[in-house]
Amino acid sequence: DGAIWLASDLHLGADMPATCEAFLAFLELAADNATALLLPGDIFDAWVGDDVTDAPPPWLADVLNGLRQCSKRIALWIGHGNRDFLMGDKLARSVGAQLLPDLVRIQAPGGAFLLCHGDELCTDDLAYQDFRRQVRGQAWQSAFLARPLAEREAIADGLRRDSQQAQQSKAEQVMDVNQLAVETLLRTHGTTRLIHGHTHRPDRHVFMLDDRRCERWVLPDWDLDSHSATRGGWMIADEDGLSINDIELAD
Ligand code: LP5
Ligand code: MN
Repeated sequence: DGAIWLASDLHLGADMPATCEAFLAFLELAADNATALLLPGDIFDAWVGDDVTDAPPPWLADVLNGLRQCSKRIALWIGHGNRDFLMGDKLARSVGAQLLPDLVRIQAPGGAFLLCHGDELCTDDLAYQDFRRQVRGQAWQSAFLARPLAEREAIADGLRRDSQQAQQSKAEQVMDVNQLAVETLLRTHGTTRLIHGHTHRPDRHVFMLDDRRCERWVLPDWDLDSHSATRGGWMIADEDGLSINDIELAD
């Protein structure tokens, strides 16, 4: 089998041109080198409904085309993050992708791993989990999607601002995954490896659980538009195991 490539937390949007461009180059690189590309969430800074693909703004048209070209060559999977959980079948079909379940077990050449966005594991962030329960509910989503596009975009902007504000008063540790939640997940699924994104703290954590060596890998977030520090990267799962690749080393 060939390599599986993974990336999350691109947070693509109109005001992220350099990140969009880097992502488009990455899609070509993935198609050249992998047999499957998995994107487990927060591909977009905000996704307010699949009808945006009816008349996409230029930046989005470019991204959708890049995804289409990629999916013609390798298997493409997109998953829900906390900002783009409204991505649906229409979008997936339009770019030739499949929707990833919120939690999935992937059989890679180097062994199995669990994959999720990661927000569900942040169980200490009670305010977020409360928010999540609401916006993931069917009733709330139908009501939201029934609103005009411009109104939805304004609500999303407001929520993004609220979120940034809320995070200022949260401890760093509260916004990380809860170790007990991680261990429960691994036990429940009888797996020793987990890959997730969301926390923007790319790393490999090794720990013992029931006498078994476990690994939790965190995908990097992308930002090539910030003036201070640019960052981004992806993971590779192949016969050698798992690894994280920094975008800076890419060309
Ligand atoms: O996104 P990020 O990484 O900065 O922060 C997340 C959590 N925040 C969120 C909110 C999103 O950023 C908002 C994006 C919305 C785009 C979707 C548009 C379509 C749906 C619209 C849905 C209404 O996920 C943040 C975490 C952080 O990760 C770390 O894990 O801390 O959580 C919060 O900031 C949530 C606040 O603590 C609580 C917000 C209360 C808002 C109350 C409204 C509830 C009812 C909504 C119904 C209108
Ligand atoms: Mn996220």
